[in-house]
Amino acid sequence: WAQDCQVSNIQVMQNFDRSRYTGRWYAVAKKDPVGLFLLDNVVAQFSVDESGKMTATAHGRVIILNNWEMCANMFGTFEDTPDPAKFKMRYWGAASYLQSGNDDHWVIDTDYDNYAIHYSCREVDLDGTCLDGYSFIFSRHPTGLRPEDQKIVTNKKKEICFLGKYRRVGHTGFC
Ligand code: ODT
Repeated sequence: WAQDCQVSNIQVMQNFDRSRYTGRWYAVAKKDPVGLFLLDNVVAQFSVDESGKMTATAHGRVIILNNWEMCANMFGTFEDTPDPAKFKMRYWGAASYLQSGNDDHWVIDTDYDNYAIHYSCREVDLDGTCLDGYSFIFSRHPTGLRPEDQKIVTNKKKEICFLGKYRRVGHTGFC
């Protein structure tokens, strides 16, 4: 059953092609984790290096130390796993006071040209559901998702048990 909310049963993108995934993606919606970090104006840029490894940079507006607003420049390297759509993402900031860590990074679905759905569960509960996770909905278009992609995305939000937990991510030119 696709909606039993078991993290281990979540379906990811079949035959994920990292080279088609490269380039710029604009975050249009986000389900926050506990202790959220990136607020809005979030743009990610994926690359594949000479050895075939996926890397990325991202920026976004953050508030650090409770009231200092800035644009965070972030870097990530992706470790492959047996599933081509599931990665381990090691990430850090251009400045030491920005977040760093090592998160799961799953590509749930993408058509490469318009939309992508990312998922990361940081903490799996005892019952196998996700206790603390986050997810980005990405678009190739700064203006947002095309109407024809919206129902696909809504269905996937449901499948990953995050439906109703997203907020819109604005692009105001802050970063
Ligand atoms: O914003 C949060 O609340 C948690 C997310 C922090 C991770 C940000 C690290 C970005 C490192 C550079 C990689 C870019 C790829 C981004 C794609 C999806 C979201 C992590």
